[in-house]
Amino acid sequence: VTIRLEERLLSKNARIASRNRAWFAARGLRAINLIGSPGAGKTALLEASIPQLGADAVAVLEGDQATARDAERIARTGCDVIQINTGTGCHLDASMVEGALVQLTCGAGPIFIENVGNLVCPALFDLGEAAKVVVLSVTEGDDKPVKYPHVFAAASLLVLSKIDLLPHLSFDVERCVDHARSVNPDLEVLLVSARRGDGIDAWCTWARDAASAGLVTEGTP
Ligand SMILES: Nc1nc2c(ncn2[C@@H]2O[C@H](COP(=O)(O)OP(=O)(O)OP(=O)(O)O)[C@@H](O)[C@H]2O)c(=O)[nH]1
Ligand SMILES: [Mg+2]
Repeated sequence: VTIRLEERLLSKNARIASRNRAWFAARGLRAINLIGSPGAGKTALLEASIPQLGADAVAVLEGDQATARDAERIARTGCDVIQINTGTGCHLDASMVEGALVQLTCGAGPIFIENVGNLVCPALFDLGEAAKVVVLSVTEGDDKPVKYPHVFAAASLLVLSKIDLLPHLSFDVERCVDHARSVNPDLEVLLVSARRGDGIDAWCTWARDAASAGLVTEGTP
């Protein structure tokens, strides 16, 4: 019974996600779904890159259980942002995104969807994005890709964040990338520090390409 209910839930979600994808496509837009643990540095990555991408081009949907704190941070960059609060929910689903799209104004994109801080549940829910990006900070440990494989399997890109902290940690970047590619051989990897600015140029280039090229991951893994 549990499995059938989950299947029904996910197939309903997939239908709405297809509608979202069509909504984006009709406007020449593509969305990027940012997934990572609480505090991985998702909002900091956006704050560091929006000035370079152009606040007029970009729009952000912010998913959090509670508060508009991240939306307030993003609004300070000058770009359009909509906060979605999930209450007890641990992930965004396609209908929440669909509800927010009607309020959205943006330029050429990309549209970023910052998911609720969680390395597990968001991996299952297609929102209609062109690509999923997993943000993993170096303080979380280099074994996370094998312990939480689903999100790494579903993602197109791994952003390894907070690399300015590497000198203080025993995090092995090569081991982490090997673990991630054992789960997903095609996974691209970028090393960034939102604080120092390392890798932000490369991330902006990746995001622009993903927002304009054929990088569409259909459905759930
Ligand atoms: N040293 C360092 N700290 C960072 C960096 N990026 C983010 N942080 C810090 O990490 C903490 C969490 O950053 P956020 O950007 O709020 O993380 P988040 O993933 O958006 O968090 P949630 O939305 O709550 O899931 C903050 O205290 C940031 O200042 C970085 O590149 N280097
Ligand atoms: Mg955030």
